[in-house]
Amino acid sequence: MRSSDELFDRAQRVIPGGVNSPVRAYRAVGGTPPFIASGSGSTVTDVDGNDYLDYVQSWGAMILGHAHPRVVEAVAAAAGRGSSFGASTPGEVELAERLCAAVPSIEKVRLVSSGTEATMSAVRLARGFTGRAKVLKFAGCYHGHADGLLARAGSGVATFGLPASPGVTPAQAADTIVAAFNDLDAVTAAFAAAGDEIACVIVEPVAANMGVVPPAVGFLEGLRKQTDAAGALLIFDEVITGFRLGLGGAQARFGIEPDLTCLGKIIGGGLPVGAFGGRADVMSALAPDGPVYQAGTLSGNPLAVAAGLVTLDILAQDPPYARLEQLAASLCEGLLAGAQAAGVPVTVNREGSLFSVFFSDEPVADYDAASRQNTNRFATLHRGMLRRGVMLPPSAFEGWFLGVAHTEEDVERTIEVAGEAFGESARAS
Ligand code: KE4
Repeated sequence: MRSSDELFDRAQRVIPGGVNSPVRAYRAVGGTPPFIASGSGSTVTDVDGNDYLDYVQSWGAMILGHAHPRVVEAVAAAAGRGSSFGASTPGEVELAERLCAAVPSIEKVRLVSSGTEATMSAVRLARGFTGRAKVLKFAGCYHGHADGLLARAGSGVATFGLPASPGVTPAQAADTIVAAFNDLDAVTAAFAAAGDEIACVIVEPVAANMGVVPPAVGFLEGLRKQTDAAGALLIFDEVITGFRLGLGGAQARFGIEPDLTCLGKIIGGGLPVGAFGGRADVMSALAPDGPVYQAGTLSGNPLAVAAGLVTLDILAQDPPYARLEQLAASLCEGLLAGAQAAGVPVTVNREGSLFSVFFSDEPVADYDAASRQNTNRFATLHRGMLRRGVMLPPSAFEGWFLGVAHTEEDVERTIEVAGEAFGESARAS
């Protein structure tokens, strides 16, 4: 029996589903999830000694690749000075200064320990600052697991949210309005119906939790106009796109400034860091300056900040974005060609180096279209590539992540392996 099998058996006896985050259980793709013993650069190695070329990259956090020597050194040095004090430290000031300097809309920022904390806090701040209750989000956009953001669309154009999970009460979901991503008419309808009650619109400026879906031309501009006109705040959830699409994230790429920005993943270099920041007048409503409460024992944790600082410094010293985008473009081209050669209709969406493959013969511009993809074929592709040493995100509704450690040879091997695996997908239902 493989050690991953044994570990997964043990894990399921003491951890729900055997995992500390559901997608890791491989329920969408089948098989036992490999338990990872180590990672280096673009590769991870499981406890049975199998190497995989890794396109999960801790869901985008590891843009520098696994175990980057300078990150390892910085974390080890920080650990030697003590791991947490419950008091302010120099590093968190430096990281906040880096974020304010890099992200166009951020004048002030608060560090937290996850993306969920960042978005949950940003929404509470928007409600506290505006004195309004409603939040507009988009179907298929994921902002972490705070109650009010786990709301799914009802039937209709822009609908009051319904609980997307047991444990979220109808009351908690009722203040969330859900519209289709890229549907500005739905946004206009929502503001016409409840504009003076809407505290904020929260959006992934490039959606990457329904698979990757870029914003339609004019969509982000439309959100900016509608929120300005209604006195609502615009929140960009850049937990994935922040420092992924460039040093200034999606907001710099598209030239749209939100009122608040949420960050995570890359800014922690693989350790737990999230952040939310934006207009100084809005941020000044946060305790202890203002009345909106938010707090965290490990916020600004010295080890996590050390990893984040080194990561951002390396990205700023030699921005890898043009190369990453080129690598992604080559990979997407090869994947498309491989699918076509296997006679399998796919749609490949890409923005910068962020991309994903839908088993679909139609364009995918929102969650309804993403939901029509053939997830069985994706599962077959995933298993076929894993067997051949390439690890994709274990869900058809995620982005694929490249890092600076991925080489042209890695991409060529991935295209070759995918060609074989697409053949297997062609035979799936
Ligand atoms: P965390 O609380 O998981 O750090 O961040 C929540 C979050 C917020 N906003 C966006 C745009 C996100 O993508 C996420 C989390 N991303 C998923 C992967 N798509 C995390 C993976 C998981 O849940 O295990």
